[in-house]
Parts: sequence; C-alpha cells; structure tokens
Amino acid sequence: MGEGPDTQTHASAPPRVLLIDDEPALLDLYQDSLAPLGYQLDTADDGEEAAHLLSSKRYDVVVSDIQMPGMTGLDLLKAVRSTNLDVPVILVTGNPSTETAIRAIELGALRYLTKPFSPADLRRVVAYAACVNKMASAKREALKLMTGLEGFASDRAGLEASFERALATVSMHYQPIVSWSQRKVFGYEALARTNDVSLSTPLGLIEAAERLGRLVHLGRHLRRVVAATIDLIPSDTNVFVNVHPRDLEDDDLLSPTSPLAVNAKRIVLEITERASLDAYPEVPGRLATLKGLGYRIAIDDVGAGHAGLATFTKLEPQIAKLDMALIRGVDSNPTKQRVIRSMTELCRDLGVLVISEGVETAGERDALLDAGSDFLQGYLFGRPAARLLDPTW
Ligand code: G
Ligand code: MN
Repeated sequence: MGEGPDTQTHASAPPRVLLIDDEPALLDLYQDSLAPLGYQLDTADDGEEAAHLLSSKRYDVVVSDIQMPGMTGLDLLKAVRSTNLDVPVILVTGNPSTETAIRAIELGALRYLTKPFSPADLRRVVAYAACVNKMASAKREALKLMTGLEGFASDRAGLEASFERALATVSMHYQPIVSWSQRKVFGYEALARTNDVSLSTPLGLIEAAERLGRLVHLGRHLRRVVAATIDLIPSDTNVFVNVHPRDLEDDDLLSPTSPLAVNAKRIVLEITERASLDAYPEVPGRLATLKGLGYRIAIDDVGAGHAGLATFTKLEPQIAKLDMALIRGVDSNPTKQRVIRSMTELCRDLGVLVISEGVETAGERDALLDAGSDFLQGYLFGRPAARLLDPTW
C-alpha cells in the first residue's frame, strides 16, 4: 500500500468508490444509485484507466464489470491485489459462468453481482463493502499496534503477491554450529530471510506456500539459493539445509543432478519434528535414496514436536537437533537438564550426534556441556548472517 497523504482513511470521510464499466449507460445508473448516499464516486470505462486511477488514488470500494475490451475485471482484480490487499472489489457480469465465479473468489473478490440487479442491490453490497474495508483497516492498525508487524494477506491474490515479492528477495543467512571442546566450527545452518515485511521468516514463507499449494516451488527455490551461495562456506565444513517433509516427494531434491547434489557429502538435510510424516508414506524409501547420494539427515526441533519416536524410526537420522525451547533456561531447570542428559545418552547409543539449538547464555552453554552436549548453536556463538562470521568463543 502507498505511503502518500492520500492513503489515510478518516472514519468520518465518505467512502470513495471506483465504478468501472464499458457501458456509459450503466455507469450513469450506478452513479444515480450511489450519489444520493454521499459516496465520492469516480468512474472508468476500461480496465487500463481503472488501473491507472487505482495506482494514483486510494479507494474504499471498487465495482468492476468483468467482460470489457482490453483488460478484464479479473485482470484488474489481480493487478489491484498486487499492491492493495484490503480494498473490497465487487465484480459484475452479464453472463455468469462457474469458472469466472470461482476465479473471482480465488482472486479475492468480495461479491459477484449478476446483471441485471436493482439499485437497492448495488447500494446494499457497496455499503457492506465499505464497512468491510473499514474493518480491515482497523484490524491492520490493531495488529501493528500490538506486534509492530504488518498483517498476513487474507486473500489468495494478496498472499500470492506477497509470496512472489518474498521469493524475489529471499537470501540465505548462515549461522555457525560449533564443537565447544574443539573450539571449531562443525557447520553452518542456512536460514532463509526475505525483505517482505509480512513474510520475513521461514515460518511465514512456509505457511504462505502451504496455503498457496506452492511448497515444492518454494523448496526448489530455497535450495537453489543455498547452492548459489554455498561457496561462502569452506569446503570441509558441513552445511545444514532445512527441508519440509513435502520436499522429500520432489524428484528435484532426489536427482543426482540437482543443484545441491555435487555437495551432498557435506550437506545435512534438516527435517522438522513439528510436521507429521503420516501424510508421506514414501519417506523412508526416499530418504534411503538421499543417503545413497551422500546426504546426511538431521531431525530438527526435537522435543517441540508431538511425533513421539516415529521420526527416529522413520528417518534414521545421523543427527538430532534439540529444540531451543528445551534449551532456554536449562541452567536453572534440573528437569530440563535430566531430559537433555538422557536424550544425549540415548542418541549416543543410537549413533546419533546431538546438537543443542538456540543457546543464548554462558549459563545455558555450561549446563549443556555438563549434560553431555558438546555441539552447540545459538546467538551466544553467532547470529545468522549474510557473510560468514567467526564464532565468538
Ligand atoms: O526451526 P529451526 O531450528 O530451523 O529455526 C531456527 C531459527 O532459530 C532461526 O530462525 C534462527 O534465526 C533462530 N535462532 C538461532 N539461534 C537462536 C538463539 O540463540 N535464540 C533465538 N531466540 N533464536 C535463535
Ligand atoms: Mn533448522
């Protein structure tokens, strides 16, 4: 959304409505229906003119015909959603079809009006749209007030637009994982960062990709970004790459010619315990293929998931990463110490290397060393960074 003086809505100001139709007679009719209610009305007789108005002015409601020469109402809606996630759009059509109705809803149209409709119908739907628009602004304001964050787009086209923006700006930051006893870097975890305010963290990106059905696309893109930056990391050092269980079904990941494959021997694929593997029955076989290519497997976020032991038996990981919630305050929590000690011992018996994540204080570090965990990752040693930084010891 723009930042100009024109973007401010005043609760008291009459809603601004943009009316778009290629039939001048209809535009007149719309204006006659709405003007007496005090709306500020603008009109456009094609999609291009409307798009131009929408990029220069703020509207509270848009009413657009679908079938127009040139840019259609659906194209216009898509264009609107790439910059404005809130403005309610009412689409109007003379010959309704299920496909356009579905597409309109997917793109985040608020309502779909079929011609002919009465002035009262139009007034009702525009009043409703203006109200929804005020609510959306109030919600965004509330969220920003409470969290300092811009909200998540609530419609498909808006989410698609932020997702595309996020993908275009994604970069990898690398965080060291150290062996304390050897005072040596064991590896770096690649962590995705973006410039999109609403999708700046991997969790936000993944959630958006899930909602859009684009997890595989996201996974491929992220792995390509890792491959493109892997030369930052010394060739004898491990690189930890997060993958979603869904990525394991992607032949691109399993291909010997995929971008990461040449480096497979130093790559550890992290699979989170937070997601259930139940939906992915082929995981064990796929993992065997990956191990055959030289990759190692880590279970991520151990202790945070509800997955019981299934992840260990299904993934047969070489590495387990203890979730930071378990690490936080471990120095003053004997129960956490006991749990970590027994997990570390069990992992040793299973031949699984343990890494403790999210270590922030020297007290936590010492308690972990005492509990038998020597491989550590966290802000205490180094934050994720776009350049490789030497860890602080
Ligand atoms: O789910 P996964 O373990 O991959 O997530 C790692 C996340 O934890 C990253 O986003 C990273 O920035 C963050 N992180 C790494 N070290 C620390 C830490 O010491 N404290 C906190 N609070 N977060 C950390
Ligand atoms: Mn991870």
